[in-house]
Amino acid sequence: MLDELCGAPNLYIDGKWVHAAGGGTRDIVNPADGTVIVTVDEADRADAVTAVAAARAAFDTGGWPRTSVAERIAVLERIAELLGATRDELARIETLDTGKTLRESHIDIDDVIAVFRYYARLAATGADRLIDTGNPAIISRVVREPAGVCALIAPWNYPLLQMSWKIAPALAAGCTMVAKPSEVTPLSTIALVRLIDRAGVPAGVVNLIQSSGATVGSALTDTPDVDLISFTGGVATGESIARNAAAHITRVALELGGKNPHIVFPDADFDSAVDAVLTGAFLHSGQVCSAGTRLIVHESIAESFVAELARRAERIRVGPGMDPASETGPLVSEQHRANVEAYVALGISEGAKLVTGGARPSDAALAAGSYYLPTIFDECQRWMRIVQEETFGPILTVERFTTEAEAIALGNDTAYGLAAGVRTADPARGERLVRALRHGTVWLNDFGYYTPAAEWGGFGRSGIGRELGPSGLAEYQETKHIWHNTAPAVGGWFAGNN
Ligand code: TXE
Repeated sequence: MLDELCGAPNLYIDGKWVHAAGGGTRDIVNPADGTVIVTVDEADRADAVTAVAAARAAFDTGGWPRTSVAERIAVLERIAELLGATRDELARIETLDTGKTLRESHIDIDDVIAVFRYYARLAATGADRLIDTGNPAIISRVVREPAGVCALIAPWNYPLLQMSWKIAPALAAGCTMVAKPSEVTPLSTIALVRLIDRAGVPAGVVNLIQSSGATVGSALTDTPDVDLISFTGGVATGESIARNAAAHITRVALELGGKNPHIVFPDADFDSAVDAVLTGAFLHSGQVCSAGTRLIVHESIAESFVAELARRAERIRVGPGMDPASETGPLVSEQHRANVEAYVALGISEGAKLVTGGARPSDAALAAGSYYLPTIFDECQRWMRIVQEETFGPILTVERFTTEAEAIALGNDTAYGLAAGVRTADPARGERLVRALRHGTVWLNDFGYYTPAAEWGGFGRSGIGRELGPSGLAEYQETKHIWHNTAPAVGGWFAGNN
């Protein structure tokens, strides 16, 4: 599959694989060792405009928005089957491109398959409603119709998974689309679109361009030809997309990350709590929108808890994702590692106490990759930027609390609101906490898990709207009320004019 990408055109517009009109290319770099994996086409604005026009034509005059639900379900099932048949190769591509371990990539691909299957099943259930108006002559129906042309913009941390959370429901709803993966990690999305092509999705329904957001962003987001923008990425980009969308009253769905608290009460099981905090903070080197990077721990157990966390963090095996011995891989790029290093320097200057990490690994074998050690800061204060801002790296901050009210206040003391975790053996306290925390997902005595059947998204600056679950399909639908009078008669409102 990777061989297929080498030298082949890899923009997909109106059912054809084409090179970028301007001849642009981009080297895709393996963050594990800095080598070039493959060189892909780099679209420019003209390619994006052509792709949007193809999606517009396919929506306005093509068959897909009007296909039967059964046909759409069959296509989604076919895509899931093709994904299953290429699972190992897709996982390899994802690991080469992002740096994550092969084990993580396999989980991602299984989740991608699950999301296509979930939306195939959900499409079959239908959400249309008949309304009883009290008048037997009136048939009042509320029906769902495809939202239109969608711009789907995805980030680099879960490239295929996050793109699939968009493409699968958009296809199920009958939309047409232009998909733009992150320019840092486009390979698995190119591979997916090859499968979509083989699954028989009609020309123009799914279009693919890859390029930097700065080059093609306005063509996708500042145009009346796009009806819906679904974006996952950073807050600053989300703000600029929302501004562009406002100019055309385009619908937007935004998932903008988080700074997610993990609250540990003294009655929680110690070992499983340490394990969950460790995994929540350092899985995928912290490059997870729902990473639990803000530990809020009861003062009575804080010393021993942080000591055990540090001991375990130092034993995490950082290395190439392709090496089965590695437990976490590099950061996605040199540039991103520089951002993370700047945050570590900031934490130190703000007065946080560096407990462990705060450096690149000393192993010479890792020198060419963008690796960074799991890092823990203790004695953090809520006002610190290291506590408030998303670092998107392997950095855990520790704050202490005394009362339950204080724990809730700290847990809600964030501009974000994507996810939070609570650990306690007291069910009543657990219930009070999960209801009081203003986050889109709250885990009680667990962390990081999700299911395609449950909504995902955030409060506050974590975004607008929800992906996954029935709401994740509704994002791609318009609601229409059809009022049908089966016995029309003179109404008589303006009776004097007869
Ligand atoms: O994201 P960008 P970046 C956070 C994380 C990270 C920060 C910046 O904190 O450090 O964001 O990461 C496209 N119009 N998250 O700079 O730029 C871009 O090409 C249209 C959280 O990599 O937001 C890519 O496809 N599109 C997050 C996508 O937006 C534009 C996951 C995301 O890139 C654009 C990743 C524009 N003007 C980073 N500019 C999460 N929510 O999980 C860029 N893009």
